[in-house]
Amino acid sequence: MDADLGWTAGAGAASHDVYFGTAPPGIFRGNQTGTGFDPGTLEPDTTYYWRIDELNDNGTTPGVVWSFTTRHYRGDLDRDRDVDQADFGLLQACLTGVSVPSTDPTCGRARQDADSDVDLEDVAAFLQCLGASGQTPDPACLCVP
Ligand SMILES: [Ca+2]
Ligand SMILES: [Ca+2]
Repeated sequence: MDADLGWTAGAGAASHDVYFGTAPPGIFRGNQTGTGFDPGTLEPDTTYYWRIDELNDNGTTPGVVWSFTTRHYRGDLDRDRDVDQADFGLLQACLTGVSVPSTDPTCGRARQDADSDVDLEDVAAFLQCLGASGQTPDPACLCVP
């Protein structure tokens, strides 16, 4: 996954300290005059934090911490970045049947399609992404968090 960060410079800012990482506020990545930052390749299913501090002759004005979460693999119920038999077991434990809404908060990722039940349609969608343990799923299995 690739993404670039951008921001609008604060009034009077001469340069920017960039913080970016997987824990707030992020790791210091350097001082720059530009208002864009390329963090490189991002991991799936990961929350990233970033903060921009504005610098000028009067000192440093810390920014607020922003965050975003990258897409996860549809069917990765245990959040270990594969879709394997362990995930299938969790999916089966979440089955509700046709048109029966899934209300278990731990079953959010078992709902593979747009409706709220966990039925054989969800199993069919899951099986499209099922692979071996530790195997990176097909990028087509990435979905919006
Ligand atoms: Ca998994
Ligand atoms: Ca469903």
